[in-house]
Amino acid sequence: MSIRWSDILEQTLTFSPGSKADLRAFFAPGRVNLIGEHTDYNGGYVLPAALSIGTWVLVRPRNDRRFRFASTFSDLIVDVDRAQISYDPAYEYANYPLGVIDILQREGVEIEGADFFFHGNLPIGAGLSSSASVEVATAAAVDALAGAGLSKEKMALLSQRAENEFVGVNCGVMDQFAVAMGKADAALSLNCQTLAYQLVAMHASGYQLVIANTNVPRKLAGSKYNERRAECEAALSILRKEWPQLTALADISPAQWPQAVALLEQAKSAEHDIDVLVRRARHVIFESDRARRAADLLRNGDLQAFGESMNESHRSLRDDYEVTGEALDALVEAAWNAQGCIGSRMTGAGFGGCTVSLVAREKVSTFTASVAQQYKQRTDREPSFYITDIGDGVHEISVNSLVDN
Ligand code: NG1
Ligand code: MG
Repeated sequence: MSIRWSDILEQTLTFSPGSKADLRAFFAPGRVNLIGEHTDYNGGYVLPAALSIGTWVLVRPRNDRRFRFASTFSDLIVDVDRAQISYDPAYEYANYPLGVIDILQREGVEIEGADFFFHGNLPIGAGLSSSASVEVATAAAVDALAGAGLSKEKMALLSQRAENEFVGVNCGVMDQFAVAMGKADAALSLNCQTLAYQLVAMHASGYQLVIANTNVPRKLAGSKYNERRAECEAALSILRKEWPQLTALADISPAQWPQAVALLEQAKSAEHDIDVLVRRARHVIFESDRARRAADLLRNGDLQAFGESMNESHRSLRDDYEVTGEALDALVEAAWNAQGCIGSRMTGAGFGGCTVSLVAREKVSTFTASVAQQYKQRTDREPSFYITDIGDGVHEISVNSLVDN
């Protein structure tokens, strides 16, 4: 998709009249999780990467104590008095930047007011973190206008708080971390409990990440997501009776698994089927370990083994965690069958949304053709593909560099 920046700047100046020289621009990427799914809220490891697609925001400061929002993805214009910031469903996507402004204000990072014009090229609600990208872009813009000098880590944590407390989505910290702190050609190995992280260079010169969208809306994602969280809580509370020092499911190592199964199988639960809890816990424990080891595979340049870990992750999400569904399984199996693919899995919460595959560069066009054809045959749907590089986390860009390409 080629972006017509001349149109976007014109729309921005119609929404926010004034000199172009007074605008500032920020970019925050989307993210794709390469491995480590449903581990973040279990205190485990994740391995996301920032994308080269994402959200741009153009900002102009105001001195009349108003915050205004417009975008290329909706006709809605939201105009809020600085003294009356609160969540309102009618504000739609603008609740994300408003939440960030609200949290930053409460942390002492304040500005008088501003106009925000958003443009993005991420699919919305497909598991590539369009919401975190809007939040973190806003955090960087407000930080810059206020001259506060927040660290990117702080921006990520405050954005996550905005999503939890203001928007009311109980997300883990992976999304905002990747969007804020990602680096081109590197994956971010993050321990979601300690927040210790390392950027791991992805020496994948012969390979390309290919994201494929099932184009199935993630209808169940919200309710099933909360159901999985509750099942993990239930398994944890059973195990804590014997292991009181345990703080998260992902603290259990694969070596301790036989003991953990025995403890779970001895337990009785009124609300949950123990066999289900065993499978959920097995996914979390082995997936977190896989995500931790996958970072080492990247460090050693062992992409074949990395790809095999992606495949194992998908099988575990399909059979033990049960969050894939027909469309995601069809896309992943099509990728497994296609030439040049060394690994493929669902990414994000599941129940629709996207898959991520590692594909030999010279095979990318035959890969997408073959996957599209197999997927269509099996589901009667058309997938979309995003052939995107791993890009940098949030950063300011010069407004003059926003030109048509
Ligand atoms: P997606 O589906 O990409 O929004 C969700 C959570 C993550 C993580 C994954 C599963 C939100 C906003 N994000 O990601 O924190 O738990 O599912 O690994 O809910
Ligand atoms: Mg989101």
